[in-house]
Amino acid sequence: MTGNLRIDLDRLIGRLERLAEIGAIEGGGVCRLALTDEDKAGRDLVVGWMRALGLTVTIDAIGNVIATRAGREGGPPVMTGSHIDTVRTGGRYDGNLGVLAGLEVVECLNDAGIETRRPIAVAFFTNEEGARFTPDMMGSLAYVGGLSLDEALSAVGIDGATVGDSLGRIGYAGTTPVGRPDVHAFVELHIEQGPVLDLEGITIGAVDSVQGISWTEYTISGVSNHAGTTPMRLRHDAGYVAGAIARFVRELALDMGGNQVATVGSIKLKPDLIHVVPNRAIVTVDLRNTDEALLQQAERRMASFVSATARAEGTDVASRTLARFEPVVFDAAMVDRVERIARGLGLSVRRMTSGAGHDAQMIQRVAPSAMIFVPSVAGISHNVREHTERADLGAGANVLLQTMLELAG
Ligand code: HGY
Ligand code: MN
Ligand code: MN
Repeated sequence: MTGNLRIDLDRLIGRLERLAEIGAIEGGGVCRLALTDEDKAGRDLVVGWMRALGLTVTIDAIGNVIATRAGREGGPPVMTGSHIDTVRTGGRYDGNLGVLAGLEVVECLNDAGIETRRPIAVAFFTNEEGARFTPDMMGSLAYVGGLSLDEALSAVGIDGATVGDSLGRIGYAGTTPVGRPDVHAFVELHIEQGPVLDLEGITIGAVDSVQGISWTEYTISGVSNHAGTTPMRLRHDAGYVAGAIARFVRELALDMGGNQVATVGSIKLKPDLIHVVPNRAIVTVDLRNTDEALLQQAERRMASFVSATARAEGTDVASRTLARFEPVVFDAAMVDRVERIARGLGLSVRRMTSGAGHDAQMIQRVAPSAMIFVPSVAGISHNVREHTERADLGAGANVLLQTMLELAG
């Protein structure tokens, strides 16, 4: 009987559209940076929906929200969820789809009067994006005990605020301790954010792994000077070193080939004036690879290039690791389950790795986890043009529904 249960796609899309109104930006995207007023408004809306669905809502000390539906038996819940914080130029599906599809699963079970054996939980984790505060996946990392509460609360954002102050300011500093995960199994529905499924015309990704992530911030200190009067040989130009780093990461990724990717996403120059040689540059580098040894090789080559270039320019450099996660492999039986259920629903499916980081990679540390991907049109994400077709949203949510039903018994 439950095998024929299907989600209500209009209801799911209605919630996605309603949530996307919060922090809406030009072009149909969303900006809800973690722990801002927009994030609070999004949290309040989703918590309201959780309570209206009869879920018991707990908020932990880092602001993770976990809403639980009782089962016939107690014990750890079958959990789904993701995040509702976004990057500054976010789309409406990244993270939000996983949380709202979880609520749709609950509403389906409520409508059908189904009581599962195990409890079911729907979660959203604090600061998955890492756009304002680093590291990314901060909330789920703290949830599984991979980051102490103190470390998380003391993280300083790109705007100078701390996580602790911001969490208190928006009223989401909960009482439930972090580091005591309570999960039977975890499944996260998420858009692929890359081009693979869309290019291959495949509806479902059964995600078996997540690539490694390395985020580094370099602070280069030189000498500010007059752009017109200073001979080139006397310059100590932090801006030049920053530009050299941006070029090097592209050359490094192309030279390494394979799955290596490298990005300079932010360069801040001081004093940031047309006619002053910059004396300060803050540069971020995002390196990723599916292979840990190759990722370490990329890090070593990056570090030696930066120190040699800074030295040659007579500048100083300091580096800070903002995030560092090794590649993660999801539980094989869970991945099999996602693949089997997708096929059982008559959907095309393929196994694949995730290029982006996700909360599921943290929960895999404590419970068997897996992810369900749906296509991103043209592979666009972290961009207001992020889009997933209606039928694919429904397909992913139905795979989630059936996977949760099977796990919850
Ligand atoms: O960085 C990531 O992959 C994710 O969007 N936080
Ligand atoms: Mn995401
Ligand atoms: Mn993202």
